[in-house]
Amino acid sequence: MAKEKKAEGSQAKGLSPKDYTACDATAQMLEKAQKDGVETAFDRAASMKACPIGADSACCKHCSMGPCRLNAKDPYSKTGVCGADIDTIQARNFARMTASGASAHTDHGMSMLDVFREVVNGEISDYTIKDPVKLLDVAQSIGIDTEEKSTQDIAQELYQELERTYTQVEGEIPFVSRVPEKTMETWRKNGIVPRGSMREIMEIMHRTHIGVDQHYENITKQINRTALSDGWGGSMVATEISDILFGTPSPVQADVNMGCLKEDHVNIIVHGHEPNLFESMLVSVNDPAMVQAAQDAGAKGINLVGMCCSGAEMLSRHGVPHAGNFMSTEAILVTGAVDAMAVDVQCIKQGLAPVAKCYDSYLFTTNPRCHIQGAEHIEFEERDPKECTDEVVVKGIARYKNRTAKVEIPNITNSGIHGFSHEYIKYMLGGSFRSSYWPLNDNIINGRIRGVAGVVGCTNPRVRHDWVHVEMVKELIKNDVLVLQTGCSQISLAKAGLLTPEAAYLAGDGLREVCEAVGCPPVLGLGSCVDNSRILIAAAEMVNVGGLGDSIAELPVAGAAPEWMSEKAISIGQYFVASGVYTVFGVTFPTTANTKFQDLLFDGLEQQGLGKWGFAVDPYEMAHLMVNHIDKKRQELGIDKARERVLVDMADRRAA
Ligand code: SF4
Ligand code: MSK
Repeated sequence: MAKEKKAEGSQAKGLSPKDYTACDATAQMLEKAQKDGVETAFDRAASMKACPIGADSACCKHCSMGPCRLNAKDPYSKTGVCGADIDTIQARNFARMTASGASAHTDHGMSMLDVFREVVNGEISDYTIKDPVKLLDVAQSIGIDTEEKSTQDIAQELYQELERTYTQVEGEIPFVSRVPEKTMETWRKNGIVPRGSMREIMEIMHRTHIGVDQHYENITKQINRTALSDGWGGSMVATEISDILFGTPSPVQADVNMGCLKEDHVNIIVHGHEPNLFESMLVSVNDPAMVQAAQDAGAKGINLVGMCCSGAEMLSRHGVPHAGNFMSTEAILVTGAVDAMAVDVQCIKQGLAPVAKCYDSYLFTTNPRCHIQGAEHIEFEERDPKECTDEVVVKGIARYKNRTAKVEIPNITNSGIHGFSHEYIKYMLGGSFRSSYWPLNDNIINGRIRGVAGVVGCTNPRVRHDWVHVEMVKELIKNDVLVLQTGCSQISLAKAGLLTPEAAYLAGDGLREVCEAVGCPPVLGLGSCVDNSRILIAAAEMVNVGGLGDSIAELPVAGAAPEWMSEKAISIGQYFVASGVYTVFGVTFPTTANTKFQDLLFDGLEQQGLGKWGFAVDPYEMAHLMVNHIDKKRQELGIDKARERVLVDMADRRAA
């Protein structure tokens, strides 16, 4: 992107922590870290300028005739040694980011499916099918005949079907049965319906090898197909199977922020993504023998707290307190109160290990895919999960007993409502007898709600941590846009107090009326980053109930990841775009301005009937790009003249 559009990074030398994080607890800990001489990612981001050539995606290292770098200011002035031009180079780089992000989600989904298979086969007994109703719903949604079949038989059949999400070499993945017909037609016309994610990821890696696909438009087709195999494939399987095994979330009041730590308890943190480690940890910390051991060590008990996306899963399902998002994971160790942090996969900074060492906290890796130098590894075995989690707790208790680090816990907690699955939103809007998305569509049609935004994604030290999320979401709800959230973004907003029904006072008149009538917050938290699939399902439901067009691309909706940093975020953004959603990213965008590839992403895909990308650094500009897009869609649907406002009462709800 053009230089003037790059975020500068807010943490130039000489600024205080409050200048580079809007999270007071994180700022307090960063001040302490400075005094203690401990370095964090915020310090490294301040001292390491992002590579401008890489940021523009104007370099290639796909073979040893290079690495080759082009001139982003004059992008067509040069090619790489092989002759690859700027569009090929950018498209290949973008493709590999998408492949990596999609791999992370699909491998996570595959792990959940592995657990499910072994539960169904009786090889794993520590987990069970906790939500047989969801099992039935999911099976029926992909056309499995469930009449007069046992739960066991349905589960077996569901496993066989969902395995195709990964291994199928020809045909369409199972969950595309949930995609609105018109959206499917567009995908078929464009040749982007995913077959199986393993095939799509393999093909994208092949096509981006030197001397294979050298037309940016053709590469972009495979980018779309791979991203869709994540959103409607790997991620959706991860969400649905996790719900079946561990329960579908429904609203629960819970606390977030670092004040969830307790000085007089053994504090155990779980950080990462896959819910099975955390589920087992929940059992371990509640084991009476463990509680007794903690008390014998002088503690009042064991305090289990989540972080990042594992934390978001457990916050949603069980109301387990959540201490902070991605950019707070080093800072929390600075409290000195963390007795053990157990991690599994994704978004786990290597920098955690030296910080943990400074405060004598244990950092345990548990997944064979993720070892970290300086961390102790205790392998998590699905068939005996408690062996690992018990050991983490035992070591945490020992650390509590011998705590030497000075403890300082920020006295900040924020209460909010979490756990809005797409099923619950349906029930919340329509009640148990008329559970439907129709009341949402109706309120969009009558103009009380202007549209819906999915605001998701990471936090990033190159912008002021949490601030971009919070300001953007406030601007959206002020403009009557209902916001759905997942991942680290959800935690940013929870810390700002926006996941409470009372936050409706910050919303525009129309959205406030609806929130007050339903009793819900204007910002609904749907879970972890794989749970973005819940937003896709909600969008498909909005199309299916009618009144807002026949495809996702026609809906007055938009998406954003204002502080994104991971390749997973690129895959997520691309599957939203390919599904038909205008998606705005902040921080930086990995393309070169004034190139055909960037034009394709920011404009051409929309002309193919898909969505498109947008970019801005400023949160208010981002919000208004989204609001303008929503207004454009409202106009195209002929609903831009809002109906006369009437207060929603019970009679309206019954009539809906
Ligand atoms: Fe350079 Fe082409 Fe090799 Fe890339 S593939 S490093 S552009 S020669
Ligand atoms: S954890 S991908 S920082 S949302 Fe899912 Fe957060 Fe982004 Fe990782």
